[in-house]
Amino acid sequence: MKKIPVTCALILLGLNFLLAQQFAIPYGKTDKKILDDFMNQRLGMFIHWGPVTLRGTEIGWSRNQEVTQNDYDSLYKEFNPVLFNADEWVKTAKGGGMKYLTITAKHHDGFCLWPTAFTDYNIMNTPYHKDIVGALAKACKKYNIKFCIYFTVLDWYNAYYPSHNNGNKEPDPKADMNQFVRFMKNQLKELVQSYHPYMLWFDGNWEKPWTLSYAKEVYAYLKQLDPEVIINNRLGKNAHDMLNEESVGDYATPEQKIGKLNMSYPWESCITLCNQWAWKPNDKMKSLKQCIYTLASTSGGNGNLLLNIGPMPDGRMENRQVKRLKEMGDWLRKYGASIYSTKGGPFIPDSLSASTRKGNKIYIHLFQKKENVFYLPPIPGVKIVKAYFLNGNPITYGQDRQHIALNLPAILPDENDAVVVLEMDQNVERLPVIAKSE
Ligand code: H79
Repeated sequence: MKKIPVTCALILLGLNFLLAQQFAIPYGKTDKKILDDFMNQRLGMFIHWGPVTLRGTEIGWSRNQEVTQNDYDSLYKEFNPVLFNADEWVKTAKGGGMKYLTITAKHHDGFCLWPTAFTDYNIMNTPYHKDIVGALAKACKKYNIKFCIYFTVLDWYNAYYPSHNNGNKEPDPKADMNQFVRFMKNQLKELVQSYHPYMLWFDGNWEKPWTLSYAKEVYAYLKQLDPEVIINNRLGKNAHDMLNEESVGDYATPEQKIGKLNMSYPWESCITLCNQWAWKPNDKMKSLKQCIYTLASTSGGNGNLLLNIGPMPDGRMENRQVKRLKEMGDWLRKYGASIYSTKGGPFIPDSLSASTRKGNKIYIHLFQKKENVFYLPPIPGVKIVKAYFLNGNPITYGQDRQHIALNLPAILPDENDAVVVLEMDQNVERLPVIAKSE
């Protein structure tokens, strides 16, 4: 038999390794360790902001709808958020238990919150005249919060983009997607090289002019600029909640809903604290219970929560919203062990409870008490050795082949989410998921 030269064998081995790596994560190229670290953070702050807040209507979508296109596109001339204080926003995020922050550097309306060299439609041409994205990047670094950037792939303002407002059916004959993608890549290079975002949150991938081929081109371009940058799945043409071989991106992004339990790929639900993404006066705000339920249920499904705040046109976040986040932070300071760095499951979450797990502990999040005994299905081959409320009293329990039974006190120790710790006789992080309705 002929001998293969050693160098040849090494090259083949290397190729095999590369191929194996690619197939291990077909949809993205970001290191698993980086994504695991991202998923350990569990809670981030989304911020939707721009000149449109002067009208109090929805960012992007109200252009050429509630606000005429002309009016919308002139708002930047009045945008002067003199009370904006990046440190305050980041401290609010931190106090709310948030570990990362994502700012809309550019939404569908095309306005840029940083001093881009590639369009005049940016913050330097407002009376405010200061770099918002830069100030937030700096403050995040100061307070040890991961800094992330939202950037949509569509741009109703840019002449190269084929559609100039929501509802434009006929592509503009003067449009040129290749030129547009060049412009987009230039802007992304600016953002990546100036602010070193931890993650890029794309949007707008459903638009017709945006193709899978552009998606792959931009993904590869970004990875070459920074191999570590995390990228959501809204470059590819697949559904937001999905991550599969056809996706381009690292994690799935269910919007305005809690994602389903999924142990096989990373995901993050983006959900607004009020109804609108951008600030609206007297917008309806979620209760503390709803917020905690949403967080515990996403964690229980093995996902992250990116909770959105819309700051006001003067640069402040609303007091009532800041207060709500502080309340969430207070809850997390008590119960954070049951959220951060946990895995979802093993029980499938529902309206009454969710479960998370770490090492040999299962955390049962009880959102309400229906009966005196709370039943769970048994976990084959695994036994409870101790049960107690997190930072609280022990609880009595029973376990047999049919079920686990937890005897609840007259009043649960936390009206929003009382967390029961079940210490098990072995590590439970890799147990298969168990449906509760048995
Ligand atoms: O940035 C936020 C949204 O503006 C953006 N994604 C999140 C993160 C988004 N773009 N498109 N969509 C969400 C889905 C489109 C929803 C719409 Fe509507 C239904 C657009 C018009 C009708 C929601 C309701 C927005 C305006 C009215």
